[in-house]
Amino acid sequence: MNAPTRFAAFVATLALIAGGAALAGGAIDPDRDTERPAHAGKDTHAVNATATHTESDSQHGSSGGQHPVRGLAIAENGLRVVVADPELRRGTSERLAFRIVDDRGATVRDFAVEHEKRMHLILARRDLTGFQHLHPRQAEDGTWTTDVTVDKPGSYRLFADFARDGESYTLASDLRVDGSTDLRALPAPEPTAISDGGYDVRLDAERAQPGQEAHLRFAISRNGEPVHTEPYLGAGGHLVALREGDLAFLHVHPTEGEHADEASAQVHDASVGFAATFPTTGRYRLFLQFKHDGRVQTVAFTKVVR
Ligand SMILES: [Cu+2]
Repeated sequence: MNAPTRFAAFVATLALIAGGAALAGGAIDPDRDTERPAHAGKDTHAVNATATHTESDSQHGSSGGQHPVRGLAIAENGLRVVVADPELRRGTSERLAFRIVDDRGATVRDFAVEHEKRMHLILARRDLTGFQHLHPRQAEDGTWTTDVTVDKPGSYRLFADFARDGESYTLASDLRVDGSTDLRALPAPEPTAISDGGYDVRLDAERAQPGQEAHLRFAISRNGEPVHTEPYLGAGGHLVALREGDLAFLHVHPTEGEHADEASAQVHDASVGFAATFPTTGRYRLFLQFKHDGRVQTVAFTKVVR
């Protein structure tokens, strides 16, 4: 497998940070959420990097002019992510540091709060396992740092997701974790999944077609009882979707929770809804995060778009 193909072990990330700033100013929780899928897949994972990339802005999305597919590049609109040391050791807590620099090489220090945070950091291994959603701290010089522990070796994609001057950015870079890589096949689509904390989640989704907005609704329960999620990052839930193949970061929209009254109404509903425009056919991994009993849960689904 040649390098481009290897690097193209795409993950598309539908980042869907539900919400809005309705609850900004609320809880400041250093959420650090890790998903370790229990699915023991096959050893090898031949990723067919054949996904077509129709990523024009005309691709619906109703995202207020935002590009529906992001996170494919290290630079975007003049900004670039620079990772201090992209080599990590596995199984131990490591300090991950990065900066956002402008086209003159100057470190950017001013960021807007988006979904209650000024920086969202998503990590995922190339086979769509090892998902982590972190909120780094910014140092005086503009460097963002966070402690991270990665258990499995291999190539990881890092996404720095932030807003600045009214623009949203998702800049991506690669991390290496040494050791022999044991890539897993993407799990087959299942309507239900169990979160890392033992919650049952059912995905009710209409048939998704490329370029058309699809609604995704996640019903959450525990021990057979519906669970009403608590606000997380200003909404009822947060969704990141990764496309198998190129690690694109897709734009996803919450279908409620964008206003305070809707957010509070949503808390009384035991489900969380999102709208996503899958740009191409292919397989996607959806990572839903929600909060209950003060803890953030992560659960993943495979979604096929044909
Ligand atoms: Cu975040």
